[in-house]
Amino acid sequence: MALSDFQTKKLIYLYRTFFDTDNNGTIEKDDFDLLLSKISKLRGWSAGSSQYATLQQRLDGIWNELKKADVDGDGQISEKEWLKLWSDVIFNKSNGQWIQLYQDFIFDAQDTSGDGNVDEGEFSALFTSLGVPADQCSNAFKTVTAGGSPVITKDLFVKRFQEFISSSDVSAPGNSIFGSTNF
Ligand SMILES: [Ca+2]
Ligand SMILES: [Ca+2]
Ligand SMILES: [Ca+2]
Repeated sequence: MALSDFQTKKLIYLYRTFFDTDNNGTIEKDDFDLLLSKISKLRGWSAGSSQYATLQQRLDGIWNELKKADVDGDGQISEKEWLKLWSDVIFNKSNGQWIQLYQDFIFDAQDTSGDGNVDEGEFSALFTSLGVPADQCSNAFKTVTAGGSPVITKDLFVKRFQEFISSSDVSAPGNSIFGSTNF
């Protein structure tokens, strides 16, 4: 089995927008350090605060798992290595230990109020800080919630997240969980 073209497009979007945060064309440790600094800035957490330390620990944990996908050992995960990783995750159910960590990290990073739900403002704040256009975030939020709920619950988030990574259905609402409505 191979990833469909549509799955590949979504996963490349995820790679370029959410993982290669310094836009140098590959994923490496620096991207996680930049993510730490961006989110800490967004939340007003200074280096040395306990929240900063916890976030750093979580991001390092994700990187330490994800870097197993660096098959050629150059310290970077190329797009080719990234797609191979997802193929293993989706079709062989292997190498996916980091995904749960990442899923929880994104939800918690969005839920700045800490009430266990993500509203539209929270959804947009994180994603626009990563370069996703605001109007695109707004449309994506409506798609994810199917226009019917003012918030994304954790259950809904997990469902949509799983759709994003596994669905080849272009109309699946989960395609928008990372702020984009078109691929
Ligand atoms: Ca990078
Ligand atoms: Ca590599
Ligand atoms: Ca919230």
